[in-house]
Amino acid sequence: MKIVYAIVGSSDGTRVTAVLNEHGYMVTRLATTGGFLKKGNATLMIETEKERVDEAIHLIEETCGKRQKIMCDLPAPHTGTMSAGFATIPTEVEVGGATIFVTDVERFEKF
Ligand code: 2BA
Repeated sequence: MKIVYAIVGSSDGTRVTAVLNEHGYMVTRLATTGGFLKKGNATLMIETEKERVDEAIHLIEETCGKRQKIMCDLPAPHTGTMSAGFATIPTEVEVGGATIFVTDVERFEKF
């Protein structure tokens, strides 16, 4: 038996939990905070048999992998001549990604 820990962005946490549940995985989702950026993220604890670890990682990658997104609400640099200091210029940004640890479970009990 294994535990897969997956640290994903907060906004991906709900979606990937649903996808994993649909595929029969038991998931515990923890609201966590990155130590470096101090931003909220989500840590999923996924219990699974060794044979299904790769499938779980594949589902996480499919759902949360790094991808490009067009953001329309980013502040544009102030030009100095225009009074509006906030413009909506569509900008492509990279979002998503996951950090994954796989560990052995020494003992499992459920009461
Ligand atoms: P990522 O490497 O994609 O990591 C995203 C989040 O995943 C991290 O948030 C942390 O919560 C977790 N994480 C990643 N690697 C881990 C590990 N080996 N052990 C435990 N948790 C881990 P943050 O700590 O807030 O980091 C956010 C991003 O800042 C990182 O993205 C990385 O690009 C950068 N970063 C983190 N620590 C850094 C450092 N010491 N120096 C430079 N850049 C750093």
